[in-house]
Amino acid sequence: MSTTAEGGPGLAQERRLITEIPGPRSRELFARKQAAVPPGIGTTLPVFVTQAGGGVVVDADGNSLIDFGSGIAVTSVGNAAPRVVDRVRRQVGEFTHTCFMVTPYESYVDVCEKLNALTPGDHEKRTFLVNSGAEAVENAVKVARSATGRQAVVVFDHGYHGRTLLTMTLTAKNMPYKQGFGPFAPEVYRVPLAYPFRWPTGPENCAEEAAAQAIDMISKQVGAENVAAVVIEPIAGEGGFIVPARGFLPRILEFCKANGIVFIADEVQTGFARTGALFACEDEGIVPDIITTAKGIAGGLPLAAVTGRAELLDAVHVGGLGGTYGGNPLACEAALGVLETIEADGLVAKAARIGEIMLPRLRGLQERFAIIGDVRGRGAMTAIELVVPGTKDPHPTAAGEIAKRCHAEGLVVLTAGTYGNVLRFLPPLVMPEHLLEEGLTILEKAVSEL
Ligand code: PLZ
Repeated sequence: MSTTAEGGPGLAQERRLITEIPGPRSRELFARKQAAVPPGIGTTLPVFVTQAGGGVVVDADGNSLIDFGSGIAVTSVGNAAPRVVDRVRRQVGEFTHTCFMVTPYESYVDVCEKLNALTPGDHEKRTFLVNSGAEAVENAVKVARSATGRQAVVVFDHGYHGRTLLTMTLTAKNMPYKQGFGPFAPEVYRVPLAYPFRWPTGPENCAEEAAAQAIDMISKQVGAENVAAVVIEPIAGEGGFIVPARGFLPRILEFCKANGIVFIADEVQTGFARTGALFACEDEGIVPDIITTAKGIAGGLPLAAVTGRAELLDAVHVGGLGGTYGGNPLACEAALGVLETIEADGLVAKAARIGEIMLPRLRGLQERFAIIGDVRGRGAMTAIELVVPGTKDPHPTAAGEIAKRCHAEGLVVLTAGTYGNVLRFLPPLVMPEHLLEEGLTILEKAVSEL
């Protein structure tokens, strides 16, 4: 493929290092960033991007990097995907904003109808649109409280749900998300997650014991009748791509059903084909009462959604939900372009295929290097957890060092995990296989050199 002036999928699908990473132009821009932007806004890899598409990100020095991050699971259809670009271009010349609550427009309704049809469960549903994942989760809790007349919210160890006051309270990890930002929102309770690799009595007992502990804590410490909602990621994202032991999610869902608790699946990171299913809940046949989505929904334009049982969402009084920009017309067009692309390009199957390529190579690496304690994930959402060899002690410096070496070689990788010792891989689902293989080779080299 030839390089175009516009980025997008026309970009040469190759890794190309012209300068050291970051190069002189990026370093210059980074110095300006440090003077103008507070350090609270961190930087994983200080290359400044000028174009991106397919499986690559091109920087201001002309380097072309392989992208194993997708802007944190956002550009699943690729950057500047043609159907997204065409729709947004058309829309930006028609009108850019009216506020859906003032004078509505069709594309918002199109997106909601599609989400009602595509999310798990064939019950009657409603959807409304907001701007970010955190805003979606926060609104899902508002809906659950309003519909149940209850206040308590139950979340899990290693959970991540956002950075607003309520959602950072729902988030498990203190540093960097919560440190110094208290006091936190009341009526939030945290229970164990079925984390197979770290379950004290071993992975085979994990689902049953974790569910029993969680349910016991909810019943004894909170009282099930006080719980409005349980909020859970079907795969814990920022917490380290923890796939709950099989059976855990169904057991929690069953408990919610028996006690009139709204089960909210936070699919902000796992949604829209990422895990080799349109939604990660599908893997164990989980039908959530409410599902929150964002990130992969709109190819990078800010959009998020709350989708759920009609009787729950309809319980909120007229005018009780909304926001100025929620479901902005450009973002809605982008979402429609994303859904068309997922279907037309078979991206659910492509995500599954990415997992079939990556997981065996990562497991092969684990066999060779005791520093890799666990390999896990589904589809195009995979990770390795680094430990001090011969133990399960988290090894965050190794994760940081491997990430640094990958970055220097032109591979964008991200870290994650409660202990900061997880390397996670989130390639765009449209990534050509030769780049996927090349990225894995860079990773293998970085691990072996450590
Ligand atoms: N729920 C499951 O993964 C966002 C966080 C990046 P927003 N994860 C990336 C960072 O460090 O801020 C996320 C998520 C899950 C909610 C959110 C929040 O989504 O769009 O970032 O608000």
